[in-house]
Amino acid sequence: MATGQLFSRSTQALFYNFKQSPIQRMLDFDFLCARELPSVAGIVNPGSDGFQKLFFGQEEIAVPVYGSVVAGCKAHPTADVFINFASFRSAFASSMEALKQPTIRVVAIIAEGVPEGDAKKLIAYARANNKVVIGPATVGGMQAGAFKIGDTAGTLDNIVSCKLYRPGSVGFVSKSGGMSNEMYNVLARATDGLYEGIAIGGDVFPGSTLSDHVLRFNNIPQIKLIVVLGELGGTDEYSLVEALQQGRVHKPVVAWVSGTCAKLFKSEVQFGHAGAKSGGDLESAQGKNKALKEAGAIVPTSFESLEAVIKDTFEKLVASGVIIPVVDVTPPIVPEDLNIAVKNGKVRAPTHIVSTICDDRGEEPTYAGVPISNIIEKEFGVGDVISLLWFKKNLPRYATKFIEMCIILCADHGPCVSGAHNSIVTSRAGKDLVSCLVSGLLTIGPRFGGAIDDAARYFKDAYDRQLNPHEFVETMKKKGIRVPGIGHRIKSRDNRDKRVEFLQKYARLHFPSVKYMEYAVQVETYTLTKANNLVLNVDGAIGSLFLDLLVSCAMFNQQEIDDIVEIGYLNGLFVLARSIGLIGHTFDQKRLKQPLYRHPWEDVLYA
Ligand code: Q5B
Repeated sequence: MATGQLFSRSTQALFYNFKQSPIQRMLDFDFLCARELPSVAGIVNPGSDGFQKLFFGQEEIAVPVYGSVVAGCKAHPTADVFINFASFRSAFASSMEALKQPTIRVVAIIAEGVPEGDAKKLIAYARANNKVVIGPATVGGMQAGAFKIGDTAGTLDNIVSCKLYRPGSVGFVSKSGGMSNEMYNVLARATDGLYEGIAIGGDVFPGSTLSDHVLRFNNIPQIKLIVVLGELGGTDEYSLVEALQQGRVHKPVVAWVSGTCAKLFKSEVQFGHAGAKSGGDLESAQGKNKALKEAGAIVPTSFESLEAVIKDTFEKLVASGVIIPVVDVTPPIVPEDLNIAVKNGKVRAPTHIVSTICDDRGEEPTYAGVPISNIIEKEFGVGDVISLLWFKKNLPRYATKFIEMCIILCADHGPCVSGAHNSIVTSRAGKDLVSCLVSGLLTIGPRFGGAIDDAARYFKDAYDRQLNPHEFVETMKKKGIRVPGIGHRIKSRDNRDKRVEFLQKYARLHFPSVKYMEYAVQVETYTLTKANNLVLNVDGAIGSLFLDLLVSCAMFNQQEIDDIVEIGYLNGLFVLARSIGLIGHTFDQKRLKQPLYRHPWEDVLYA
């Protein structure tokens, strides 16, 4: 692999699996480095396509999403890095597919637990085809001021404090991603900072080795000092020893192999990484540190003294003129995410929605403050739930039973009424349930089912103004307004609407007062003198009786009653009730496999 640079300020990657946080971190890093082009060219998310909104500085950008590796590569032929955030189960297949794409040069595999056999196949393919694999089990790597893989280097604060927004003079390679974060801090303190850092991952078979990267660093002119952090277990460090012995590395190498404490344990110990276990002397940290030192690496006596040794080596390189320390720059401030800032109490933001009827933030939702467990335990009915969610009151049982009666009695009135007819026609046109329901509901209005609110408004106004029925009806007639709640297509003086009778009977028995309903009956008596079908209909009965309920239960003040009538709550009862029937008609047509409805010609007057 030992050619030079893996990344540059124009490197772009395809990111496999949509993981918002690491992608956003890459884009934030780009902004910090004043990159012109976002480093994420596209996202490959099997099974989906479109785009994802992400921030590039303060602006939102649409990052394209592709359903396959091939589609992503085809759309972005210059994106040569593939960042694979697949799980260990699918990392092999997706990584191999990426390696096989001619446009992909570097594949970083983040997943831990990729089977060793699979890792070996990936390594063999990559080596044979002159490609670079970083990982598996890695956080990735970065080139300071240029390109960063996923979560490498941690938070923005860490990136800024480690000055990773601009290149320094140090090439760093380690096994551990966590320790590389730590070392970026060390390098920021002890040197002019990182040029490129790679975490090769802690598996027994890493896609690229410590020496692979050291030899590459050796060819990058901007890197003047190489720092290596190995760990106990495995023999990877010995290929570096060999390279040093063969004189293939011309730049100073400061190296430390961690895990010297393993000797303190009596038996073999497995540390965090799959490859990090104390084996024989050869694989011990002590053995590797000794070999590296003998091969010419600068090896401190302990991890604690590593920083001082790096500092000393760096200063000598500066003194000898090999390194001219980079001049610092002030990075731009990356805007903080609003939700994080709010969470940390740094900003306050006005809410955009006010809601007072249902709170779903706790263990269980509450309806107007009543937990749903109470509603179940106390065997509340639908009327009680309506009373809580619509009226924000725990109305007495006689009132909620009345609401339930309205729902039951208005649930359906046969296939010939406007709403059911529309639902039936829609269902027969092959439409889905919601479309059928909505097409039926849309017929509810001043003539059909939706006269309850107007009935309440007009009866209340006439009664409160003490108009006698004659005055009321004739005034309406003069204005050309039909009395809402009066009249029916099939019901009449001789064919009374049972629904109206049931509601009246119930209310006369249970309501403290039924003055508005009795007024409506007087209006009916008058309209019946004009025509047989001008009966008090179901809308008129509900409208007038609900006025009685609101007034006589003494749980609403005058303003609340006026608001309910003015806003128009009561048509909601018909809408809710008739939804039951409309859904039933929709299912009925589908169950009966009824064909497309076409109205007969003979039933149309072609005028
Ligand atoms: N006239 C309901 O009319 C209907 C008059 C009136 C004064 C009136 C009509 C009306 C008010 C709206 C209303 C709810 C359109 C009805 C419902 C649910 C349902 C449905 C179901 C279910 C019926 C003949 C003559 C004319 C009119 C006069 C009629 N209504 N005068 N006040 N309210 N009512 N809607 O039969 O002199 O000859 O010109 O608009 O409350 O929707 O089952 O079907 O559960 O699904 O078509 O129950 O009453 O009468 O239009 O031929 O009028 O009576 O001015 O007088 P019709 P029209 P004139 S419940």
